[in-house]
Amino acid sequence: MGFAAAFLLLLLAAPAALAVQYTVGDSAGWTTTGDYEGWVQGKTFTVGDTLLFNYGGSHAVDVVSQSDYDNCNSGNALSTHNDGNTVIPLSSPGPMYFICPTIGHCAGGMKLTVNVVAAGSNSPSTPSTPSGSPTTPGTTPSGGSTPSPPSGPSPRQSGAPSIMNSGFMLAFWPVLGAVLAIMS
Ligand SMILES: [Cu+2]
Repeated sequence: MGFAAAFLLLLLAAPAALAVQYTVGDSAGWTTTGDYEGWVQGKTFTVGDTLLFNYGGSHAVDVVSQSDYDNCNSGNALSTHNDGNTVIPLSSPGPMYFICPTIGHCAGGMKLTVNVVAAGSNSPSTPSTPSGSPTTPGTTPSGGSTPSPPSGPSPRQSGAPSIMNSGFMLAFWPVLGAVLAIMS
């Protein structure tokens, strides 16, 4: 029982290792005093990861082009966020540019650029999860009913994280069924 529970927890925690959420500026958040050039050092941002911006009401997050990043111009923002707790998915490879549109903040250094790499590419260093406590599953599997495995081969070798996740889920249910069979 203990082994099975630990095994299930391991399985449930595994997808979290595939995608990383980076808190911009770590505990200090998105502020006028952050060093965001320094913050990106040593981090590898991969397609499927997310950025979390935490900030107060005097700030916002604009996703901008490179030239608007260089010029601190928020007039053509690709998207604007001001909810104070913004999650930006890194959905495609290449550079992404963020500035705070409040007057003077970007010029004062409140700007961030990250280079997003494709999920399948070989990166020299593997990023460690910043503050990673695995989420506890909210529901326990109901005893008795064994889910039937879905048909079709699982695309194990694909590079896209979403497909990797679905491949993982395809593999997950038969394993769960086997564990439930052992426990019963
Ligand atoms: Cu600001």
